[in-house]
Amino acid sequence: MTDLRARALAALADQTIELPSWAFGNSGTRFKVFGQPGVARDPFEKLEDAAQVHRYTGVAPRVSLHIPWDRVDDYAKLAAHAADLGVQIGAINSNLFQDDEYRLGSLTSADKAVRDRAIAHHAECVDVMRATGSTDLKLWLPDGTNYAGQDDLRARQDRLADSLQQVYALLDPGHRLLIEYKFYEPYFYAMDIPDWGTSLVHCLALGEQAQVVLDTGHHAPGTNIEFIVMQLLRVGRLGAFDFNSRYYGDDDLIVGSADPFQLFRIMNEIVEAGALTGAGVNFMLDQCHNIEPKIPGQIRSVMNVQEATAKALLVDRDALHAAQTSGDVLAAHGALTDAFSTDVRPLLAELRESRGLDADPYGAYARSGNQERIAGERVGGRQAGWGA
Ligand code: LRH
Ligand code: MN
Repeated sequence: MTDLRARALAALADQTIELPSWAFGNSGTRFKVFGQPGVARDPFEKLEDAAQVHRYTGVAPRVSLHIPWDRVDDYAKLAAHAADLGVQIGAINSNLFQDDEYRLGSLTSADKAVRDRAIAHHAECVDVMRATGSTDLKLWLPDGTNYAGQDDLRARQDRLADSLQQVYALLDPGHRLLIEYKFYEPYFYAMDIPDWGTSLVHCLALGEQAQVVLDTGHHAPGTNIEFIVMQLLRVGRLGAFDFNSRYYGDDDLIVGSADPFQLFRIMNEIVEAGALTGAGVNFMLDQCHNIEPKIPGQIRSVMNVQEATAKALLVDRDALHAAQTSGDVLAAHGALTDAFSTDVRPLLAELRESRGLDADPYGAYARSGNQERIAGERVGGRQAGWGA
């Protein structure tokens, strides 16, 4: 076995990918939210589904929660349920996009009472972190405007900075505030945190515990996302990814399904910077399985991230660096495309078998009968979704 292959296997063994609880509930578009047989009906069942993904892939030991979608009376009981299932509670996501009061803004609102309400929501999220052992507070700011002149763009930034200071002050020493940007939707003229630069500006103003979240579906078409990854790593402010893929908008499709070469280029920057583990980057999925079964969809997603990572780990970096230094354009590009063209499925099968897992998690889950079992058992009640 080549040294590169051995080092890749070792790095892949340490990789972890965090799953979004909301991927196990129903989701859709403004046109339709489809139900499916056996969909989870509460956060406890969402954890059971996530544990299935970890059971077959071995690399998905954490589940992000979304508040209030995952609000329960007893979070310690929920965390204990997770532990019984062999998983942990990961990032806690706040929700500022479903309240009437936030129509003209939440943390940016001109109305102090509305800003205070949004800040108080984060105090609840921090309490959930304390009760579940979570250390990441994830804040996607949905605020924005639809028409030029609708509001003072700078005044909104000043109000936002003040509100974020108050949210930041809620954190315990070991906590992080992860600030997610998005270039459009639900507002269409200006989002108040539209890009990585704006998120970074606010993170730098707040302090070391504030980091940027890069959602791969939140950029204008044609954006070189791996450049942003490189720069955020360079300044030590890449806190997390929300992995998914898209063809046009924020489609939240299975990561790597639309553009596997882009995912590879992103993981190549991660590996080049030595940031796969130990650099504080939380690799999370943020997806919606609108028409496909949820658990298999998450298993396929985790496998896609593993494949992109394995290919990035197989880049001959000595040859790459030598070609880059000597200006051998095609040799340098070739070092990446050779790795990308490598079939890494045998390597990943070897990794899984070395850990007592089936070489093919997707097939193993399909043969497990779990999908049929939950479809039979989960009758009655209300399937989970974006309506809590
Ligand atoms: C916003 C977003 C954010 C989550 C939501 C489910 O588009 O990416 O990360 O809160 O999806
Ligand atoms: Mn996201």
